[in-house]
Amino acid sequence: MSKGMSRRTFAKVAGAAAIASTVELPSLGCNAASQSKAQTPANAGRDFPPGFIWGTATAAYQVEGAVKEDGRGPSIWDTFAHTPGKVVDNANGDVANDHYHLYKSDVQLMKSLGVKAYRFSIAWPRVFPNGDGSANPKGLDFYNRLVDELLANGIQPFATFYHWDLPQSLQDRFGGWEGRETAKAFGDYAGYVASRLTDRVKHIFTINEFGAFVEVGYRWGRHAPGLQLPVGRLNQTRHHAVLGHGLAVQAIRASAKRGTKVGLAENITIPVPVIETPTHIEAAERAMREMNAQFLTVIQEGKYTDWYLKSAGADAPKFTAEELKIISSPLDFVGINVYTAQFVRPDESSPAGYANVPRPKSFPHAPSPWLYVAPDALYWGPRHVSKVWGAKEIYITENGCSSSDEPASDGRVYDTDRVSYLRAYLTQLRRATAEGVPVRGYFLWSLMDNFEWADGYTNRFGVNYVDYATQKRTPKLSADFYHEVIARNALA
Ligand code: GBH
Repeated sequence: MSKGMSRRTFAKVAGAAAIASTVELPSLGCNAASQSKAQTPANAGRDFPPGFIWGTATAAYQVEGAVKEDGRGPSIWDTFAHTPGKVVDNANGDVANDHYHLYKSDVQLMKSLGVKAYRFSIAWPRVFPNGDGSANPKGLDFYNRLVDELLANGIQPFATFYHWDLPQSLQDRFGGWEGRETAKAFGDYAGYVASRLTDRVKHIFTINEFGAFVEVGYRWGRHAPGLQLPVGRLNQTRHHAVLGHGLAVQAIRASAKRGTKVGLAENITIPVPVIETPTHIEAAERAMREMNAQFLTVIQEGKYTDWYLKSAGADAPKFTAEELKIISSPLDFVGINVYTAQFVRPDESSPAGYANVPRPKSFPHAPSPWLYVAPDALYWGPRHVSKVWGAKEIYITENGCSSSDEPASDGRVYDTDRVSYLRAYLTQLRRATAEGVPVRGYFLWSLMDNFEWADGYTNRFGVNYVDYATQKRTPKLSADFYHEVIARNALA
């Protein structure tokens, strides 16, 4: 019970909430009319700031299909997925959710969910089939049609310019992100797209998850392009990825219409203090800078941390002061993808001042083995970004989870585990917004089940179930939950 609330008031409010929820609980249809008012007692202490942007997200290769249509060139993911043994069941994104053709009905799906914004990604090889050289206007037209359809339905488009589908030609000619040429080509592509879409698209994310596509693609080899580079070359690849981001920010600023906002979407490693004491919190803040040294830290600070450079030694990336300036071009907002956390504690004996706390074997996770359930990440993630770097505008660009998602005999998916996950995480996000952390919006991953990279179609993240044989989308119980959260602008 919170301080300053008498037992009697508490009982009253709790009672009202209970009654309100019996009255308001929607039927299981996705479109169940919500009766919520802006500030019913049920929302007390559970509401988000007015105008909070509730959205949902997908990425091109995961949903579009139509890989050979309208002049699209091949990407490293086409190559990787068509290499036997790389993806579970040897699945690929040739058809995926056929969103390229079904985008209009998918926009209706978003509308019935009630989202105010949609975060999608643009397939670079649709726009520049070879990555550089001449553009393919037919490829960009798809995004023109999608953006128009979204706006006609009152949904704001938020576009990601790189969600891992690198044109294969850049991999062949320059070693992909290992080559500085790819960073340059990315800047040029970003400027081109910005000049054509920003009359309608007001929010751009340059790159999705440096910390994933570089590490998993070039270090572990489990994602495209499937390489396991030695550490020196890996550090250079990391450097070119953030350089590509910086060049893109500059190109977008140079060619976009006024009022366009630019940021990125990074899956920062989120250090969570085990105990919320000032010393643990300080240790977590130090950890935040070090754990993200090669990506968000250098982007925010314009320099690599001393500890990173020192520990990399001769394998440190080669860079110039001019490049650091480009990399740290000022951003309008910071987007973070939040799934899991790393617990830390103070450790004076370590040069960085913190130590990772190992995870016990029993730590619960979603069906995706990496997805340890740690709701606190959605409080500490944005809080660190605002406290450590003073970010003025933050978006949660992804959050969600996989679930076994087996349809019941009535055809619906009762994903109470996902509802529980989302509610727990959103409760922590609400704690952050209530404390004034400037989070402006939240994008649930994902609108619908889709091609989950190396897991193929075996791990489902959607709030809409996809039957891939028929392309039928069916709202899960979590879609009803999210619909109600949006309608109330509050936890539900
Ligand atoms: C996000 O990555 C992606 O942006 C999105 O495309 C994806 O669908 C979504 O999450 C759900 O996964 O194979 O053991 O090396 C989240 C961060 C980075 C987590 C890559 C999984 C691969 C683990 N991901 N990582 S492993």
